[in-house]
Amino acid sequence: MPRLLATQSHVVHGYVGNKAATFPLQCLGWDVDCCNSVQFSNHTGYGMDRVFGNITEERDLDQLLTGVLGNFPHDYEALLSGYLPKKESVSCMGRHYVAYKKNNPGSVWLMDPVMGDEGQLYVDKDVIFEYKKLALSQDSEVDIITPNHFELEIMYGEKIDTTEQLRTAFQKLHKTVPVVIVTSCDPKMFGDSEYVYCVASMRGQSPMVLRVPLIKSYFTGVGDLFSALLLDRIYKLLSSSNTSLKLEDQVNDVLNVIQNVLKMTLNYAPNNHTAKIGNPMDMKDAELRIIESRDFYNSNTTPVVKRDF
Ligand code: PXL
Repeated sequence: MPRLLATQSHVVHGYVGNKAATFPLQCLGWDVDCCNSVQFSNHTGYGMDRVFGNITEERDLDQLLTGVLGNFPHDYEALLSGYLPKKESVSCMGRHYVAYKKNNPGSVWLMDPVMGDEGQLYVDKDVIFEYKKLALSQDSEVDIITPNHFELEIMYGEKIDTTEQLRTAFQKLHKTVPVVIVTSCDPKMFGDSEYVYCVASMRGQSPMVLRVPLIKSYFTGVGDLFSALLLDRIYKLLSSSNTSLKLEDQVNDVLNVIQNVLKMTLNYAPNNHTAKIGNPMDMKDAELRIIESRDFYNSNTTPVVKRDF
C-alpha cells in the first residue's frame, strides 16, 4: 500500500483540506498520514465570525514534521501540501518536504500554492515569496504544482491574458517544476464562459486544455479534492511501466470524478445554485458529498473535450 503525507487544513465539520483528501485517497488504496496546518470548526466560507479554532503554530508544525519524518524517514511515496495560511507555516512545511525529497528522490511532491482566487489573496502577502522560493529556485524539489489562474500569475510574476503568455509562463515554470496543472484558466482565453478550463503541462510536451461544463455554486474544497486525486493519478502514471498512459488522460479522469462528486453534492441540495456565500445553511448544503461519492473515485469515465492550443 503506498503511503502519503498531507499537510493542509483540518475542519471539524465539513469537507475541505485533509477532510476532503483523506477518504478519497484511502478509497484509492493510499495509507494517508495527515498533518494539520489549521484546526478550524468549519471552512472560512461560513464567514470569519463563524470560524473557531487555531492555526497550527510553526513550533508545533515543526515538531510534528520533525517527529514523523525523523521516525519514518523513508515511509512516504508521496507528499501533498495545501492551505498554509502564514509565511512561517509554508517555510516550515517546505524545509521538511525538501529534506525528505533529497533523501527520497523517488517520492513525488504535489504542492498546491494556495494563495487566493479571482484577484483576491486569502493568505498573508508574504506567503507569496515562500511559494516562489520553493517552486522557482534552481534546486526546487517540487514535482507538481496546481495553481488556479490567479496563483499562476503570482508564480509567473505577470498577468496572463493570452495563450501565448500562458505558454511563456509554462516555459518559465518548467525550468524548475516538471508538471504544472492550472485548475481553472480564465475562460476568456479559450472562448466559452459556460465551461471550466483546466490546462495540463508537462516539461517537454505541448500543454493540453481540458474543458468541463461549469456547475455554478459555492462549493469549497474542490481544489483540495482535485490535488489529492491528481497526485494519485500522477503517482500511478510515473510508477507504471505502461508507457501509453498520458498526463492528459489522468487529468481527464480526475475532472470526471470531480464532476460526479459535484453532481452528487447538488443532488442532495438542488437549490444550491442560488446559494449565498456566508449563509451557513447554504454553505452546509454545498459541503462536498465525499462519502456518498465513494464509488466514483476509482472510475475512468467519459472523456471531456480536450485539445492542444
Ligand atoms: O481550500 C479550501 C479551504 C481550505 N482550508 C480552509 C478553508 C478553505 C476554503 O474556504 O477555509 C480553512
